[in-house]
Amino acid sequence: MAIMSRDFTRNDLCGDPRTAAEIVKKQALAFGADSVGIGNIERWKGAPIQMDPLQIMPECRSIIGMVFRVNRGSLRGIEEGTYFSNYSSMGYGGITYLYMPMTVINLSKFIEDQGHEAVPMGHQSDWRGIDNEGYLKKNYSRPVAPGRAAPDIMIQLRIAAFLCGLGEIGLSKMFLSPQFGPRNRVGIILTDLELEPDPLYDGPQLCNQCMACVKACPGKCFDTDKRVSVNLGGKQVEWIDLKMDACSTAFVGAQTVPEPLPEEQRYGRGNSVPGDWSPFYKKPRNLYNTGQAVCGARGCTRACMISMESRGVLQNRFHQKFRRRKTWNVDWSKPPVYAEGSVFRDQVVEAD
Ligand code: B12
Ligand code: SF4
Ligand code: SF4
Repeated sequence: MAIMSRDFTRNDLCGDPRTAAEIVKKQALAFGADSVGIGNIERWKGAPIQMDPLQIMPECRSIIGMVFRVNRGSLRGIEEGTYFSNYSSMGYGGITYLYMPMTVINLSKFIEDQGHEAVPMGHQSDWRGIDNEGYLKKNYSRPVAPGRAAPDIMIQLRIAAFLCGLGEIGLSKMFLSPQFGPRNRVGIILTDLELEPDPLYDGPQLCNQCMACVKACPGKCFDTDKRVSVNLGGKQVEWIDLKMDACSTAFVGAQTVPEPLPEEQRYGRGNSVPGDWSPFYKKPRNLYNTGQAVCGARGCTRACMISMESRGVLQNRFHQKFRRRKTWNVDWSKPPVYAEGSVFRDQVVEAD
């Protein structure tokens, strides 16, 4: 039997940009994206140099944005306070470092089979040349030639999702999709293929400025006195200024304390102890390269999802409401009370 390989003779993407866009979007869904939209490169005009797709691919013409849902079930264990790892693994690292790359790579291969270059991009944040606030990292990397960005570029994926017409950016700065609200991750492809762009999102209003995200944030990370306003693709988009450092600390379950702590008493990040939103004595280790997100399924994401579900604006509807019991808080000032039947090894009394 002759060797078999993929079909490199098709050229249905070379026709008109509208048909090509339709074919690409159908393939994206078939490969596992939950929704897909296209933005033309002109919409990235004004992007900071370290976040400019043209710095990666100067001939880029289109960006394909894809939304990947975080299952509502991945938030369940944190809602009940008993199972935290599922959000970090299946709802976070597993999506960004495993599931999403597979879809993005498969779609890129489909485009490259027909001779158009495609850059598959998921999270890939660890190599970025800027910090959380957009400043260059000192002594990290240098431009390879004048006029080029310092490696690595980091495209803002929430902004990309917005510019591909997939939804809104909420006051919480989270990207909100009409299917899942804040419950999603984003992957993109840069390509030199011309595809008909989708209009920016113009559906039912998703963020109603309810402020549930702000109230639910355990780290008080939203500076409600400050708004960030950016012109994206001709639309003025506004969100509340997020204190990045506070969020990076709080979202792993840590609470910073003023008095210096010896190393062994620290929760993990800086001078911190577990907050009342973490049941762990020490910050749990990452899963799938990320995902120490203890508050991730609890704070702004959960509050926003509940708000949107109660308003009936999300397409992904459930038969039962998410919140079924009272919310919990860990009281670290008191000794723990373990459930009946839970036994530590040193409590076992050997029978004679
Ligand atoms: C670093 C990072 C963080 C940092 C800092 C966040 C930040 N700076 O916004 C911290 C730890 C705080 C964080 C927290 C969270 N994150 Co985060 N994070 C990222 C990451 C890796 C990079 C973001 C980044 O580059 N920031 C750098 C700063 C400088 O960007 P910026 O301030 O937003 O950009 C400004 C300018 O650069 C300019 N700009 C940027 N691009 C462009 C383009 C144009 C055309 C123009 C005009 C301007 C412009 O606009 C801004 C104006 O001030 C992205 C992945 C990615 N590649 O996008 C995920 C990502 C944004 N995070 C995500 C998630 C889910 C979270 C958390 C929910 C995590 C959790 N708890 O589970 C929280 C949410 C907190 C919140 N309310 O926003 C998702 C968002 C999904 C969604 N639905 O929105 C992403 C997209 C990861 C993914 N692959 O899906 N995150
Ligand atoms: S919780 Fe309310 S204010 Fe915050 S992003 Fe969601 S809808 Fe907007
Ligand atoms: S991810 Fe957690 S700590 Fe960060 S802004 Fe949202 S609720 Fe606050």
